[in-house]
Amino acid sequence: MRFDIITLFPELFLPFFRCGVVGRAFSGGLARAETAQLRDYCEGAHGADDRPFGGGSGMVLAAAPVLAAVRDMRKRNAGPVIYPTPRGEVFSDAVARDLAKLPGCIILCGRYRGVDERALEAEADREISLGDYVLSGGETAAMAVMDAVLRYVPGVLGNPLSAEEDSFGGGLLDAPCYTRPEVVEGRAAPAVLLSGDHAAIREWRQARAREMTAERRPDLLSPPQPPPSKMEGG
Ligand code: 6GU
Repeated sequence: MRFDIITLFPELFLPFFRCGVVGRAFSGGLARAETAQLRDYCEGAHGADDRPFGGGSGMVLAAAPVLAAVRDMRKRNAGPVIYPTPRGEVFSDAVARDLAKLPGCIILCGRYRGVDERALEAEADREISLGDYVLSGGETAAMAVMDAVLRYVPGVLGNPLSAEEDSFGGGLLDAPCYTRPEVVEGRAAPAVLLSGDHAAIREWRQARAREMTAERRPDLLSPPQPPPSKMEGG
């Protein structure tokens, strides 16, 4: 899978590309990522950003460099252009799995107040939000999306069952986990985990996962309800 990222801050991605599961995906050749500096697509006197028409605080990323950068990336990346923004479709495990099936994607990272809408109309294929809060740029969102997506690229997790065992793979939050020592400040690890009884351990984990989900995210246990019909009630 190939990621091309358009950003004013390519250096933010360097440690992310090198470390952990994501780092191994890239060093092992299972995925590749390149960053493009948006400023390199500015021509003449105009910069990457300008003041918003109609006034107000902050700056807006100008359409021309964004369009030029996206179109340059499209020459090498056949995937969709994703724009991280709080107004997008909310990112989820299902979206991550969906994106992992693609040969690649181009991620356009906004800064300041956002990107000139006309560039988005012309070239953004999908808008994704991490949730109901504002990040100061799309870069950290792009990293979250790449991390979640790469976990579903075959071969990235050593054990293909790992993705399923983690929270959401099975539709539930994960059971709590423990390691040595057996007792920490008077708190003992659950005895069943030390029993060697694999069926009992599996059962315990499933029960804890269901409990944890019921307590913290009951919405995950009940399938989405249809909106109330206007004909009913009132
Ligand atoms: Cl995806 N981008 C930005 N800039 N802010 C966000 C977000 C994304 N998701 C939540 N807030």
